[in-house]
Amino acid sequence: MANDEENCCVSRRALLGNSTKIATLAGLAGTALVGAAGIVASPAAAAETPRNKAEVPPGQLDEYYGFWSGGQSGEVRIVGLPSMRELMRIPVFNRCSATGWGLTNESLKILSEGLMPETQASLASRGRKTFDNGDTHHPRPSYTNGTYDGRYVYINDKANTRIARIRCDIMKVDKIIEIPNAHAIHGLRNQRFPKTGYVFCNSEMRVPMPNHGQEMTEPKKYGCVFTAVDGETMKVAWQVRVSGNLDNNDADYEGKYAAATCYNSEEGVTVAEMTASPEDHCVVFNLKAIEEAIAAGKGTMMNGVPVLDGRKEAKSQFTRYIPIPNSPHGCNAAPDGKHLIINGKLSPTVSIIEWAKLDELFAGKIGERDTIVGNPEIGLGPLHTTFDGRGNCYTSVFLDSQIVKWNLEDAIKQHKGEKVNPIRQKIDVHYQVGHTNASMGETKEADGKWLVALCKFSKDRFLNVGPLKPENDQLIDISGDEMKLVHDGPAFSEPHDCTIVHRSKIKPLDIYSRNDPMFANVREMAAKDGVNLETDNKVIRDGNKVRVYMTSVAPAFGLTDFTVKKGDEVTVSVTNLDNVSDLTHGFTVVGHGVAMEIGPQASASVTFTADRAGVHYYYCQYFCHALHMEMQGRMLVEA
Ligand code: CUK
Ligand code: CUA
Repeated sequence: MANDEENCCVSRRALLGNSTKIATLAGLAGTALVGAAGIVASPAAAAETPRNKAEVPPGQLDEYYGFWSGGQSGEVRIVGLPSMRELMRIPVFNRCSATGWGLTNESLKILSEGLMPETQASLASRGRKTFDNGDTHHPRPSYTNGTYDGRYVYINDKANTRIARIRCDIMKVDKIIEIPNAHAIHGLRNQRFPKTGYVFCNSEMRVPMPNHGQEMTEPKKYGCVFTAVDGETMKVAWQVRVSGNLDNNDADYEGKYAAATCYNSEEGVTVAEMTASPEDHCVVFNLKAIEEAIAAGKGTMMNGVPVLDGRKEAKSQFTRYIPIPNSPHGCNAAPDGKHLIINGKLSPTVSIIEWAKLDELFAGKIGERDTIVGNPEIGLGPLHTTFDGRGNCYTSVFLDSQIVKWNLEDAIKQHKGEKVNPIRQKIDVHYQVGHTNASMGETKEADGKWLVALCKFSKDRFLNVGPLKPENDQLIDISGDEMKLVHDGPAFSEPHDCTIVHRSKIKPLDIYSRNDPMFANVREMAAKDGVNLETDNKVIRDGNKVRVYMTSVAPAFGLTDFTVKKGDEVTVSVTNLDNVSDLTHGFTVVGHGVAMEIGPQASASVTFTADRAGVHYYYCQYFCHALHMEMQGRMLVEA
């Protein structure tokens, strides 16, 4: 695993090691000669012996990919486990200086084309194509047959009511859509069986439907929808209107049901109103009944989406409302495939729902409360629960600042009246934990090795960095009978949730395919201009539009300069011809706010107005070669 040398590509170690020498001997044509000079394979670094189970010394790799939400940073991060090192950041809803996300033509297309027409118009009136903020909460990898299949990770944006899809082969976003008729997407969860399938999205806030200025002062008339997006096409398949609001959600292991928590069944708009009732609910969705109604054309079209009425008073076959004590939060399907855990938040308990009982509930044979088979008291402020695959549950309790380990079967026995204590252990965390997640814990392959506690407050745990403090992500070893805290570290705003995926499930590429759809727009543009991206370095003028095509091979761009006129709209496309792992180039134009990443074998493009006469250098901002500093050229802008 440690040796990533491939026959097809030169490793960066070999390249950097040889190129200085070769460049000195042969001038600047360094890389062209590396192949001819022979590739020196890097010796595998000698593996050190780890000092503890969580240490991953040089020469070894982490066992798990952790997909971390970046919260209000709008991004997703990849964290290695058990080292807890941040391995990469994936820009999603944010504007990224390093990669040009939110600036390049490729990313702007993804960020803008899935927005609703009224949103596009609103942005255009402000001279914008997209938002550049987001609020990510729930990174959800795609499933096949109840376990991760390594295709995609989906993520919500609460701030601007969007969801995004990350391709796991290149770890970049390829689709973003805005969810119509909803307001702030919070809970997000994928269909597990037979596959993803649906991505279920919860609208958290209730708003007038449609929301165009009518009935604004009558909150009781506001609406809330549960949305199923087709995870393949990234189109909304259907929506169900519900009573109350929607917080978190989950799906079963059979493809029959989805469920969501509701903390505002009161349908209020102030804290006092929202917490007035001693009970809220978990709403369960009957997928078969919904699909049949949609197929029969029973949905009402709203903004191009068929919407079914699943409100309480509609008494439909689409939903049932299971009463849960005041303001539940987390919604977590156990890997046994049989149980769903609803976390109390304002109640010290969790409620255990048995999926199989939903068949009887929808058949009218039992009542809502009869679906609850356990109600153990966990601690103050239970928020989220995860699982070890050995029958134990781990619930984060916010107010007590603890992870509580408890046994599912014992909790069910206790509910039946047996004298058993389901609580196994409580461990302190530092402080006020939100989400908690165990390795593979959201799959039928939950392996019970590691658990992460995402603490909302670090308080005095780290050096004081000013009034804004980091969060604190703690790693707990759950492989034995006792939980053991082994590591913690700061995290920037604000990882709500993470998902921990065994590395065997994910197979990222080292080098782009030249056919990658990510830069199909550049290929189309070049085809129209009769340009061969792999060989041509050309400037094409089309009125006051100028298209500049250049290649890049370390350490040089294919064009040492190009000339445009002041006021031209300039599109620069760069194609990175290096076929070498880790050999990314960049393209930055000084004084123009232009910078982008070009991965090995990728093309990327950016459009800007050259409105400043003079000499403006462009340079490569990714360190790529011993002569990386010299990788530059001049844009001459004529007055
Ligand atoms: S939520 Cu933040 S602690 Cu958005 Cu999943 Cu529970
Ligand atoms: Cu190319 Cu630095």
